[in-house]
Parts: sequence; C-alpha cells; structure tokens
Amino acid sequence: MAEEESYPLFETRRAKGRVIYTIFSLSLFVGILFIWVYRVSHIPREGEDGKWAWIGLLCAELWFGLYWLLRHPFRWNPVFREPFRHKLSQRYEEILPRVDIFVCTADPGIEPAVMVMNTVLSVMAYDYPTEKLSVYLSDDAASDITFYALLEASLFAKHWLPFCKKFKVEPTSPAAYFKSIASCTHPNNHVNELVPIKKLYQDMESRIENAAKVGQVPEEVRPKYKGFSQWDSYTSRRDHDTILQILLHGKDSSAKDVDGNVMPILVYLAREKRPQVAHNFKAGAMNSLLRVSSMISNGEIILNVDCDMYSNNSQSLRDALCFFMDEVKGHEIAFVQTPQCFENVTNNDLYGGALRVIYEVEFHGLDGLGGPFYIGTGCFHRREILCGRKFNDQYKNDWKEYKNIDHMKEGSLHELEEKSKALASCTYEENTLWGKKMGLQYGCAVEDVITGLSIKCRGWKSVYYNPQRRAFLGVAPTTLPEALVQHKRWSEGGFQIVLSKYSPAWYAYGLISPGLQMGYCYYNLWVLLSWPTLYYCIIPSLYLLKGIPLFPQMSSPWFIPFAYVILGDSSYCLLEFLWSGGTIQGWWNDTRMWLYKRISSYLFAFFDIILKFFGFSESAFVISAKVAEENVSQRYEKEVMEFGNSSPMLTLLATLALLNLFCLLGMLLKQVFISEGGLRIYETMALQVLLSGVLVLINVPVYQGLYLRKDKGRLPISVAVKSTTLALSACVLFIAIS
Ligand SMILES: *[C@@H]1O[C@H](CO)[C@@H](O)[C@H](O)[C@H]1NC(C)=O
Ligand SMILES: CC(=O)N[C@H]1CO[C@H](CO)[C@@H](O)[C@@H]1O
Repeated sequence: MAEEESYPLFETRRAKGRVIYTIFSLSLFVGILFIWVYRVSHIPREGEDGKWAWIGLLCAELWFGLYWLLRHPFRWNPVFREPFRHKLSQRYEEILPRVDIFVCTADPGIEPAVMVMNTVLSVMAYDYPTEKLSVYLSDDAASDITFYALLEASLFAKHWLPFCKKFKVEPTSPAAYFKSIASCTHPNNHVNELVPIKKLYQDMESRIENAAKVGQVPEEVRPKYKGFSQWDSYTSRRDHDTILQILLHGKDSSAKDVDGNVMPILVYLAREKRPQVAHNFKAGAMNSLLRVSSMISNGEIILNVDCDMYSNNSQSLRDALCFFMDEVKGHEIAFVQTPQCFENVTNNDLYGGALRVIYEVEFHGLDGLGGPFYIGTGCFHRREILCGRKFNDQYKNDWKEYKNIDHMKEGSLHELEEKSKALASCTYEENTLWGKKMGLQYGCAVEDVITGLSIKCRGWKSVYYNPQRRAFLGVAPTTLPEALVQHKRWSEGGFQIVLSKYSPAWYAYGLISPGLQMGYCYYNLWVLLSWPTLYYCIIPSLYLLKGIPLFPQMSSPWFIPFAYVILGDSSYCLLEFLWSGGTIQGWWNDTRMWLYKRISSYLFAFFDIILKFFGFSESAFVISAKVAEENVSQRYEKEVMEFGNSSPMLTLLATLALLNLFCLLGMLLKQVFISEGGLRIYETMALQVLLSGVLVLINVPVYQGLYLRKDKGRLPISVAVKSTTLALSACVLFIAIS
C-alpha cells in the first residue's frame, strides 16, 4: 500500500538527441558569426554603390542572428508528460475537487449559438461526478438568443448526459458525435436509442437556428421563463444591467436528468456593461466569472475554453487533475495548458493555422524550462493562484479538507442569484486589485499570456499536456485576412507585454529561469521582425535589377557560411515541421505564412503600437470568424488562397510580390538583350537571384489571385491596379535615381 501511495500520478520523459542538436546549432552559429564578420569587413568604401544598402543588411543580419539565438533554450530540453488517471481514481475518487468550467462567447454573429452549445454540452458531459461540476457561460454580447439557446441546451442535456454515460459516447459534443458516427461504417449496438436522441438534437438545433435567423426568441417561450424579464432593462450590448441566471442547480429539484441523477450546475452570465466604463474584453469577462463562480460553486480547479473549442475527450479533466494532485510535484503547478488544436485544418494547412512547430516542439521545450504560456483556452487553473496567491514552499493543497464543505450558502436560489449579480457589476472592481494583482491582467491584447507570465513571476510552474488524442478541438481561420489579423493581435499583445510592468526582458529577471525569459522574448518580439524582413524582401531585389552585388560571389570562400546557414537552417526547419506531423507542401505554405506575417501582420501591429502610444487609437479586440460562407469553405477545402476584400495589408503583400517579380524579370531581360556580362551575373549575384527567385515562387498564389483567378476569393481589381502601379514605379524610380 505504501509503495502504491508513493507512485507518482504523472511521468515526465526527456527528449532524445539533444547532443546532436547542440552540435548542429553550434555549427550554425559559427556560420552566422562568419556572416557578421563578412558584412563588417566588406563594407563598400565611401562613394561606392550600395554602401547604405550594405549597412542595412548588416543590421538586419545582426538582428536575425540574435533573434535566432533566442529560440535555442527551448529546444535544449523538451519534456513530455503522461498522467495516470486510473491511479488518480484509485487514490482520490472520493475527494475529487470541484471543477468550474468557463466558456466565453462574445459575438453571436461570428460565433453561432449552436456551436457554443455544442461546446457547453461537451464539457457538461465530462466523465466526472456531476455534483462537483459547474459550467458557466459568459456572454459578452448579452444576447437573449444565446440565453435561449442555453435554455434549450439545458433541457437537451437531461437526455444527452445519461446517453453519453450509458454508451460511453466520444466525443461528447453532439454535433461532432453525430458527424463521426455518420462517417463510421460498422453498425452501432445502440441504434434504437440513437435515433430518438439525434431527433431531439436536430429539433433543438433547428429551433436555435431559427431564432438566430429571425433575431428573436420565439414568442411562446418568453413568458414561460422568468429569465427573459432581465432583458427589459437592456438597451444595447454595451449598456445593460448584469444578467445572471442559474439554469441548473442541485438545489432545484427539477435539475435532474431523465434517469434521476443530479445535473452539473449551469449558469448564464452577461456582466453589467456601461459605455463609460472600460470592460476590458475577455479578461474582464473572466474576472467576473471568477467572482460569480466563487459565490455559486467555488470550484478549486478552473477550466476555461473558447466557445468554439469542444471537448474531444471526456477524460481530460481527470488527466489534468493528475498533475495537480500529484503528491510530490503537484503543489508547484499553477496551471495545466493543453495545445490549441483545430478540427478544420486541411491537409497542407494553407494558412499555417495549426501552429505545429509551436505546439509539438517549442511548448514541450518551454515545459522543460518551467512551463508553457497560458494561451487563454484549454487551460486548467487552480483558483487560488489565478486569484493572486504567491508561491511558498510550504504550500500544500489538502484535497481532503474540501470534502465536506458545502459552498452553497443558505437561502434560496433566487437570493444566490441576486448576491452573485452584485459581483458582476461594472463598478465592483473600482479601487480593487482585480486586473492588476488578482485574476486576469488588464490592458494587454493577449491578457492570457501576460497573466501566465505574472503567475510564473510569483514562483509557480505550469505543465504542458499534449495528448495524442486531442483534449479540445476548435476552428482555425479559413481566410488569409483572418489569419493575418489574428497574428496582428498576437504580435501586438506580445510587444505590449515586453513594454509592460511584467516585461520578460527585465522584470522577470531572477524570477523565472533565463531560458524561459528568452522563450517569452522570442514570442513577444515578433513585431520587431517586420522591418528587417521587409528590408530583405526589397533591397537585394532592387540591387539585383541594377546589377550591384550585395552578397559574396560563388567563388569566394565567404559564400560558404551563407550557403551553410541557409541550407542548414531550412533543412532543420523542414525536418522539424515534418516531425511535428506536417507535409512538405504544408511546410512550404507555412513558410509563406511566416513571410506574410512578418511583412504585414507584424508591421501593422508596429504602427498600431506607435499610434496607441501617442494616444491616437483605442484598443479593439477582433474576434476571428467561426463560420464561413459556402463557397469560401469550398475553396478552403481545396486549399485555394482566400483574399476577399481589399485591405492595406493585401495591397502591401501584392506590391512586394510584384516588386520581386519585376526585379527578377528585369534582370533576365537585361541578360538577354545586353549580352555583355552574360552568364556572369549568376556567378556574382547567385544569392540575390536565389532570394528573389524564392520570393517569386512563394508568391505564386498572389500572382494567381491578382491576374488569373476569376472566383470571388481573388484579389480585388483595385488591389491589382494599386499594387502593379506601386511596384512598377518603385522599380523605375530606383533605376532612375542612380
Ligand atoms: C477526437 O476524439 C475521437 C474519439 O472520440 C478520436 O478518434 C479522434 O482521433 C480525436 N481527434 C483528434 C484530432 O485527436
Ligand atoms: C469555419 C469553417 O470553415 N468550418 C469548417 C471546418 O471544417 C469542417 C470540416 O472540414 C467544415 O464542415 C466546417 O464548415
């Protein structure tokens, strides 16, 4: 028995091959040093062509090299975790903690109610004692249709939960489950029960969809539920009282499923909003949820998921608890983060949405250094720590202590609702530490990452749990502009963190491991990559057109470090991508997105930061769309790039693509017509030709979108005209000036 007790609840494995990796990266670093030396020692003399271009390249290469160094710590020591959930239930089944699950939604137009309900239902059906489970839906749009949908879902859940339990249904999101069995050919043993439950689901779905379509809750439903009366004082989504309704609660005798079992607690919350009071976006919503839930269920563990991320494994809650409840290491762990995985990423992942290398390689590495970031979804927290507790070595969570505490206060459900409402009012946080030292941090576009960092700075660790079978599945962006805008927000938020009080560059010094510090900087300095990348995409090509070499020629010994670094680094990236489960085509697509993010998302984020700094613009939180129109999703399935409307970002991308095309073509024409020099240019300017050539190849979808495609997803004519004019005049001007 004693031996059994001491067996850990989870295991940590270290990756192999670290020595080879270290040797390889050292050799690359030597190559980079040679490149720097070459640049410094070969600066053209005063009066020679290309002096300033050369110095620019030197700066860009210095920055690329330094940034490259930052990525190393989290490749040195990746770790992989495996929980043992049967041990958990052997030891702790009786004293499992309460768990509160937060689902946040913000816009019913972009996040359809049916999708949100599937997420809610999937987490309600976790394989977990229902009396210890509570689900909270925060609706930042305060939409009565979402409330109506949740009402419908609570009724359907009374059938769905017993059904899931009885037939061990996986996944527990009804939509995903029905889809998975429709494609599955072997006969089920529960056909008789399947048909009625599917009918119930489809009826619910069509009622919700109808209500959403007409934009109104059915007339006959309103008077039946008193909850709707709370919308009487509603004027707009930015101006209303707190709306809070406990839809299911153990106190209420009707909150039983069809088999008579207790249901999880289910709560709808739309916190108070007033136009003159900052609502702090998702961080504000999460903090209201933290307070309201502390009154209603006060779960020790909190899981938060985005409204599009349904649970794909009914055991993942128990898996996460293995980390928290482990006797030896559990007490240091503040949160357990799962990767953000997507259901609708196509095979070759045109927009690099899967973030493969980040989740399969880099986060494991961060875990080895003290823990991954908190990324705002699919994350399990300890309530106390999220609410600001500092680490101390004596801290031990005595899970048994909670066993008999009943957090339900005396009094009726109605009283409980009224008391909880006060906690979600928009004046509650005035003169408190909420948003500063408690709960999620305010004032940053990536509130989750900065909150995770502040928790780490208080001495806690986190754990990365990346199971083969995904714990949650969400929806990735399906158009190019969406993907770019998402990265704009991330990079902007990241840079805000660097400038914030919690800057990983200085504040975190001594509080977290230096490797982790570098890891945070690596992700948060994205914005600063835009200028050097832009420079590299423009200047060498223009000088190619003019015939001035900026790189060593092939016969020079200095050519070797360039060739080695280029080949070595790209093969390494390719291998890492393939190892993470990608395809070769996928890597090519990912490289394209890597480029586009740098020259558009990060650049625009940079301007936004500057504008905000001088007070010219307000923060905005752009939510990415979770549904696509019919023909858009057809093109998405076929992996045809979707450009859509004209926007400055697209114009910029197209201009740069064309600029490179014109430079390369111009150079070729010169070769044909002015034959002196002849083939020598490939000798003297091989690297510049290669760079332009790769840029042209990678931009093939842009040329197609500009001139060849006829469908609606192409680049608009206006963009074609603007970008062609801009690129041509840049080339002509550049030639004319010199
Ligand atoms: C989701 O869960 C199902 C089982 O319900 C499993 O077969 C599938 O592989 C999971 N999906 C992913 C992406 O892990
Ligand atoms: C938003 C979107 O395009 N969702 C799609 C995700 O992928 C599934 C299957 O590939 C589609 O059915 C969804 O429409």
